[in-house]
Amino acid sequence: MYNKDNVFAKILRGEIPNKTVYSDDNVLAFYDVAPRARVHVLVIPRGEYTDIFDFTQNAPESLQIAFWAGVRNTVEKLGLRDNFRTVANTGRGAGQSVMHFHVHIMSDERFKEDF
Ligand code: DGP
Repeated sequence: MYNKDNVFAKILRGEIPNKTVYSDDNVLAFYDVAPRARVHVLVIPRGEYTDIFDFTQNAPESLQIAFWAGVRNTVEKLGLRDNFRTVANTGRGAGQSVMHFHVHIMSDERFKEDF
């Protein structure tokens, strides 16, 4: 069940400030307040979806397409085409703390040496 009082809903309503990287009618991308990588940005859809399951099941196709285009545009704007990760924590068990669907975009020099 989506809770309209979550922090990302407040950010979308302009009640909490954010450092915007990319914005359009469907998507907002902004810097994470507690970065865990050299570059750490969150991308969220402008819609009420709790997680990736809710989003992919219930969001209109047009919004799903627009969301991934927003991720792409954000990555391009950050100049990370060749060195970034996306993460979508899903559920409390996986550490999801904000129940508004979001994708983390993270980039760090050391990623090149992992895996
Ligand atoms: P997750 O653990 O996947 O739910 O990630 C939520 C992220 O949201 C976490 O990395 C910290 C970030 N965050 C929480 N509150 C705020 C906020 O008010 N502003 C911004 N920019 N980021 C926030």
